[in-house]
Amino acid sequence: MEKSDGRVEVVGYWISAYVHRVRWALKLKGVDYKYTEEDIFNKTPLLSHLNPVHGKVPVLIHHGNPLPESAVIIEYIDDVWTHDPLLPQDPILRAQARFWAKFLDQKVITSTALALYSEGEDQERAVKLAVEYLDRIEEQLQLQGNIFFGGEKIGYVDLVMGFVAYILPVWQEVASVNILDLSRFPAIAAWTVNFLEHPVIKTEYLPHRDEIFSFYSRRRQELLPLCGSQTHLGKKVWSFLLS
Ligand SMILES: N[C@@H](CCC(=O)N[C@@H](CS)C(=O)NCC(=O)O)C(=O)O
Repeated sequence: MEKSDGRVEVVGYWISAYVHRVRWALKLKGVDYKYTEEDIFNKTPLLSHLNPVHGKVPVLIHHGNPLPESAVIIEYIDDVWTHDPLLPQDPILRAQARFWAKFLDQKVITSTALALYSEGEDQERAVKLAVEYLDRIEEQLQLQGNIFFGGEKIGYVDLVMGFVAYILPVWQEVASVNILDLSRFPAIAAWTVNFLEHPVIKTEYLPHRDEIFSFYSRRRQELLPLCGSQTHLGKKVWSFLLS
């Protein structure tokens, strides 16, 4: 187990699920690291220096090298600390894990976020899509018949899917929608319990449900006018989602 020597640092934001997945990966590997909070609504010049392309968190810094993009970071962590692998070793299973991680990031997160930041017909459309995308995840979990996507242990896809366990249920409440219907998604429901009960996830920092609720209630008010399907941003997001 690597002890803290200042060589590993995560720059993050307290409520970001992208940040949490990186912190979980490091904790699963037993890697100590320094955590630095960045206010993404009032960014320091440090963040543009570390992630000049997107200016987003998380950024992992290892031996002074900054690395952005949570999925890329988790793969890097798995390459550097090779014990307790997060990705499967078999090339086809590795490729499939990458496929599902990308599907979660591009389709499931985008459609559920649209359901949060929209209303009326747009919201109905987003909910319908989100449910259809989650059907695919449900099928996979049922097909694989394991506790986690990664088998008996939490793996790469589980970390990427983490937001489904603790943020999506709160988004539903904030937006008054029902996406995670437990009778439709029994395998996702079981996965959620197993995920949140895992000793590493259970003991890692997660914001309280009330904090998540008030943060996203505020964000919903701010973003509702921007995300409608006829707005500039809305058109871009919808075309990305449907591509
Ligand atoms: N694709 C990125 C997404 C990261 C992301 O969206 N981070 C948000 C916080 S949840 C952020 O830094 N937002 C600041 C901004 O967009 O300016 C990843 O997987 O790391």
